[in-house]
Amino acid sequence: MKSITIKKLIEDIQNKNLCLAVLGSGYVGLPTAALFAETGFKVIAIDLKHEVVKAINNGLSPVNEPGLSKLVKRNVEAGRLRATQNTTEALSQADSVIISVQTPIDKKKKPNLRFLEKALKKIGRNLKKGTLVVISSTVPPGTMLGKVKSTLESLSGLKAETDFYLTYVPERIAPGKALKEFVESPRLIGGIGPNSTKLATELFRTVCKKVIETDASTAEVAKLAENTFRDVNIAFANQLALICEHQGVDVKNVIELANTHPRVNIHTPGPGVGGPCLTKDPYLLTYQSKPLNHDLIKTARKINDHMPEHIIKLTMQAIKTAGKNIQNSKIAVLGTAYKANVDDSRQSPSKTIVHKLIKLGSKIVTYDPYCKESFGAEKAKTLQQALEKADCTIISTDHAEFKNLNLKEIVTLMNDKPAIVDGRRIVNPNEAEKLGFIYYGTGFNKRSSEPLEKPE
Ligand code: SAJ
Repeated sequence: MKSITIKKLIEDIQNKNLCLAVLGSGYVGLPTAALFAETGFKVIAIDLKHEVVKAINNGLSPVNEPGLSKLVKRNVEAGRLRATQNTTEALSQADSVIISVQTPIDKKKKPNLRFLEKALKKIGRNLKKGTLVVISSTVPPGTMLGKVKSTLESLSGLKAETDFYLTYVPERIAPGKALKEFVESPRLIGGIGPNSTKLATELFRTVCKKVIETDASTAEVAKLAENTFRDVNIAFANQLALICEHQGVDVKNVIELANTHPRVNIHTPGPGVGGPCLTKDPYLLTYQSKPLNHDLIKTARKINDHMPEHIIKLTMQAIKTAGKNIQNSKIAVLGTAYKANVDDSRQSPSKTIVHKLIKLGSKIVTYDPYCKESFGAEKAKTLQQALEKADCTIISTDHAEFKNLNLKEIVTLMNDKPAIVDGRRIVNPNEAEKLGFIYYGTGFNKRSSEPLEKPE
């Protein structure tokens, strides 16, 4: 009986004769729903928010992701994709459910799994035999075999791996490249047992070019390891930048030289690490692990969290060098998005920079060609408007539009003794200084005449 069910489910997957419910239609859930619909499945996207559901059903993407609107429109029009707020109704139709809800951390940096728990309760109460439940939300180690399995089993009265199937398939997509990466990045498939792994492998193989089978617990740690690895490496680059400033050398040159070594590949320093993943996943990875006297991962987080403060410090130095006062100085913050070429401002380093400078009494104007957020500061419609009569320009995001700033024009727009604080190191310091700018940048300090500061 068991094997017949699996065989039938595999056939249904291969024939695209399966209804999928995707619970959570945000940055990850909606690309998931749209791509499975595109491949031929009937997909129901579930979201609590009325405006999200309404937008999807009108063929629009509430998430600004290249190519996603077109994909949503095409699949809604073809009748393969629809959205609902009614989870119970959607689950009654679904043969497989993919959970893609957020798993943030709370103020104490502990995982807040309430969205996941709510989803699990709904699914548990409505679970049918033979359903494949996939968790795509990032979770702390042990969640699949613990909370997820026990909630679903106790509420449904069914047994995982025999009556229903349960697999962890962590997402690996970065905003801005979500559709491409969903298809092209190898996908980890970690079932709680071989049946669950096999079924999810068959399902994800229909969209993803490469799938890699493992078990649920290994996949949980591997997912967190990826983002933590990146966070720790960025922290190294950021600490190196601070060392270079102290030593009066340029971190850009240092990295370029060090990276000529065949086994060295240093990341890029900047104004800090933002986004919903790298700022949280290291805490999920270390949650409930044995406390250590020397914790590399938590120290890396602290270094990255410190970088916006460092940008403020450079700004204060730049304003002082210009003989001005931070209070009442007009400062243009270029970029509120957390990274280049996206409209996403979640956990953006710019937020701390803007808030602290407002507290110091500066007049802040933000400009971002992609992102609506201004963190309570005035928002300029154009770059020119932001820079007009500014005393200092902080480059906080490395958007393409900021990579070729016309410094000759900018020097005429800004106030006397204009300063640039280049958080992303995308301006040529020599050119800026030749044109009369006071230039400060992450990891840049060629003022050997200035006294070396105490390490931070
Ligand atoms: N950043 C640096 N220096 C660097 C690289 C990045 O300062 O050398 C900054 C960015 O500006 C940004 C932050 O780090 O503020 C995070 O950006 P990101 O591009 O590293 O990553 P995310 O958060 O957009 O997406 C990450 C990705 N994970 C990895 O690259 C290992 C993505 O593949 C995951 O799917 C995503 O997290 C997720 O959802 O977990």
